[in-house]
Amino acid sequence: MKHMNAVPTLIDAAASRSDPATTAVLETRYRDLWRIRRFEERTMELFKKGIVKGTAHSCVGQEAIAVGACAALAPGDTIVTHHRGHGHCIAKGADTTRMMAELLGRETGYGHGLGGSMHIAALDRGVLGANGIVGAGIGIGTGAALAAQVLESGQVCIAFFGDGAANEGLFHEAMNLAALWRLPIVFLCENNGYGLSLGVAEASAVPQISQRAAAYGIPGETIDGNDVLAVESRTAVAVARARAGEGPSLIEAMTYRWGDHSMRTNLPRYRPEAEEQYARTEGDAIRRLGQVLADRQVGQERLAALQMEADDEILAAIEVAQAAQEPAEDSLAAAVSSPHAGAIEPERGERRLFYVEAIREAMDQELARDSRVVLLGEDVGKIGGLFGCSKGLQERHGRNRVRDTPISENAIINAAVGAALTGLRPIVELQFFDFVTHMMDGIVNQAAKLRFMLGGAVPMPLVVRGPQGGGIRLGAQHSQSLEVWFAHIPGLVVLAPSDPYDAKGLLAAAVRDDNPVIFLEHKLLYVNSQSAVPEANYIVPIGKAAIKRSGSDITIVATMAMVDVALSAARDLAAEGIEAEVIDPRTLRPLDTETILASVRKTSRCVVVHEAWKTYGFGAEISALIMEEAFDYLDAPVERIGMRGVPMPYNAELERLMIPNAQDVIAAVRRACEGGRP
Ligand SMILES: Cc1ncc(C[n+]2csc(CCOP(=O)(O)OP(=O)(O)O)c2C)c(N)n1
Ligand SMILES: [Mg+2]
Repeated sequence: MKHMNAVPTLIDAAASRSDPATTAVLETRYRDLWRIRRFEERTMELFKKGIVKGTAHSCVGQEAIAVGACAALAPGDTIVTHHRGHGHCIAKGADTTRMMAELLGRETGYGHGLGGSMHIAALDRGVLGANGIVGAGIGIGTGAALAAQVLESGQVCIAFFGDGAANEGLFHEAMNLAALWRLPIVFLCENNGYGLSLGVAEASAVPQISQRAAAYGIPGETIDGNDVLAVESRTAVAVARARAGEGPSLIEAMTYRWGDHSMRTNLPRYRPEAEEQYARTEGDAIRRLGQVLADRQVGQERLAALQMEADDEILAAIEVAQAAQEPAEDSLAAAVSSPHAGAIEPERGERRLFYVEAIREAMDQELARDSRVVLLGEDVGKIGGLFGCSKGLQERHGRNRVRDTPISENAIINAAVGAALTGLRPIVELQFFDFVTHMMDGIVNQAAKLRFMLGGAVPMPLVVRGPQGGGIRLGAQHSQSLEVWFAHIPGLVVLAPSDPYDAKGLLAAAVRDDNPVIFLEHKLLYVNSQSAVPEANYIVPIGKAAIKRSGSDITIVATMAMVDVALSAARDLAAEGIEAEVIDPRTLRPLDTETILASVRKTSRCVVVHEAWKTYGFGAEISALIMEEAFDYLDAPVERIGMRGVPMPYNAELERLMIPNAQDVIAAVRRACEGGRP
């Protein structure tokens, strides 16, 4: 290829060339190249007519990588692809009719019309999904490889990504993680010379992406991505290495996209015309394989017939897809979340545990109960976590399932997503919830979206848990209460237990749930008090609030550490003759609105208290809910208590001032009881 520099080849060259393919096999490859090209060309036509909407990213010019790489895989192996992913899906066996139906937004599409071009997955063919987030597949593929390793399935994953994606932090984190754990994955970079308009030389400090493999101690090489046979044979070497347990490889396949970045873009020229011309003529993978076949005496007629077969398939796919139904509106809600398990609640018994012990026991029992459960996180293994939540779990369940991870939150969460997609049920521990900023894409764009975008049939069983909140003078980056970030997002479950009993039962529910669960612990609660916790495993149902104290004069809705604060205030208020009902929602999403509304309809007054900032907080949500659903029952405005709008200060006295206390609750209750309507 024209823009390909020589780089050291780290993969054993002698083993690289498989037996010369038979002519029949070459003909299959030739037809597959055409199937992809025709799919893309027809998609472009449909886009121009306004029939394919949104956008799509044509892979014309890059077909050889898809065909060659997927030919090196076994049917049970997996791939993760990206925005320019139609070719990979086709090469891995996805049904072109269902793919086309998805592009047309039809019910029969792979995502039932909810995902679109950038989110096609065919799980039955090992296609774990394309992605609209550049680089995400690198981490998701790492997770699929982790699942293959833990479950000993023998599967190998190829993660396809572009040269632009190689500059995402996730590339480096995932490469290191996969190398460290010797995961069965091939990182296959499709270097088409540009990330949107920016040339590789303007985006990468080293000329070839493959050079970066050396930094992670894995083989890396640059190959001609427009030679389908070279791609197949070189990928086969990397796949064999992965399958043998020797770990990942990085292959950089040089190629060129013929068209613009996407069908929608209409950019000013940013590539030299000669370069484009070369790619479309001498560089063309189809022309090159056609020449190989011609050298083997395959005539032009036969080549034309293979091309025609591809064309016929795609035309038929369009016809069937166009005749299919549009998705119905009622498919929307069902696609967002999987149903939750019901309660299993034995007698509470006499035994008392601290919150941290309850968390540990839930994880211990779930790890013992289900071999698909794994625990991943920083320092969770050898030392049992910074707060001791996983103490002893690595000894009991082994290093394979309780894994100390490098400090790579982005890779950990994306790997958890990939692992959840392929059979594991990961629990991810965040050392402090503040660090979730490094996980936001994995949580919000991947975990929360995949079920929906893939049409509602995909389980995403993963738990992200860890401590939040203030009270131990750790300052502004280790003390935040961030629950509303997650409670805002459809597709996530958000749990926030306030006592040991709920902590154990809700964590068991979280691990068994098929949705991504954000499980918030409060570091002040870990060892502040004990409560009765059954030894048997049990489930506190997701979406059910707890009435922690009954009362008839006012409802106090409190979360996490504020539940104890509210209960203490309620005891003092009782002395004044005010009986407060204290409700702990426990689940912030889905919220048990009925329990809250029933209480407010009874008491006619409500105070909401949480540690998180008041502005745009959970209290605003509850207040609005009551206004919408129970306004006529109110005798006073709903009061909200939360932290004032400053980051958590380090100074002990100032920190104490920031966090709502019982006096704040009492004052608000008095205001609500004294004021209001006659
Ligand atoms: C995280 C993220 N940043 C930016 C974008 C917008 N975007 C979509 S594709 C693309 C270029 C990606 O380049 P590359 O990885 O080389 O893939 P190519 O398009 O060349 O196939 C950009 C900037 C995005 N979708 N996600
Ligand atoms: Mg690119």
